[in-house]
Amino acid sequence: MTRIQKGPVRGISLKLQEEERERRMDFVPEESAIKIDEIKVDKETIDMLAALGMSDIPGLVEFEPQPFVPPQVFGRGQAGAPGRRKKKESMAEEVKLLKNWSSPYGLRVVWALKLKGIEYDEALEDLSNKSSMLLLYNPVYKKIPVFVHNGKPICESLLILEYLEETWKQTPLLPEDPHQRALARFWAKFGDEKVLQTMRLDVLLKQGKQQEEAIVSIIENFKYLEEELKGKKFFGGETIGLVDIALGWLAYHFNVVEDKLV
Ligand SMILES: N[C@@H](CCC(=O)N[C@@H](CS)C(=O)NCC(=O)O)C(=O)O
Repeated sequence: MTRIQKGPVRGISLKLQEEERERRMDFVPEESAIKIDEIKVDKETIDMLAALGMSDIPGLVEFEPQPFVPPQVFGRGQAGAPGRRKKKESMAEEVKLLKNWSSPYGLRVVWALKLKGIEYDEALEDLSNKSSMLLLYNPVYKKIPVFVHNGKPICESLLILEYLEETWKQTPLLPEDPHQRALARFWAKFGDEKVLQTMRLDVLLKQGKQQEEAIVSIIENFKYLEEELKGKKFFGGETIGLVDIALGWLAYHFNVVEDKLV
């Protein structure tokens, strides 16, 4: 069991791994990380909630967003650039991420925040008992991750990455060339639609013929990715970028399905 706590182990049954995952999800901390007295939202969100008849959510507080001052540009390739921003400086803004411990969608946002050196607060969600904060910020899908910047929520992990890229220019995740940018977005979308979904839903959960078909399909899709990566360190070339971050979850999840693919 000790080795499993670090991640999936090849050859250990999925049932054991599943039990360990459930054990972790059942863990109840003494003080909930999402127990907060106030949920700060901007006026636009207050108006939207009122229109939906949801303005009586407890703890709702209007938050006056501070004018956004773009941070100093620093990071890879910037000669003489200052180092990582100090916590105090960046925490003047509200930067919060709602996630859980395992979600590949949440992890990609964490990696982008770290690469860009953005300090943030984290609220860990229990997806079997979603917080009012999650329901408030993502009333449509009710899913994590949700990124909150000065009271404004942004949902959908790939869109959050785009938002981070547009708002914090340091350590660019997308190439400058428009065609290359479009290609990067294509592969990130392909990863979600043709790899992540097939792997989690079809290869793992389906059985018999349907599972066999999913395995054929995922191997085919891995080949596209391999071809795209051929001769390169990262999908975008020499530096890590959006596609690597969008597909980084593969390193964690691949072990779980590996036995089925060989
Ligand atoms: N397309 C979404 C997918 C997010 C998603 O599926 N999140 C899962 C956790 S991995 C979730 O919150 N599930 C809760 C539910 O479906 O009720 C994204 O990219 O952010």
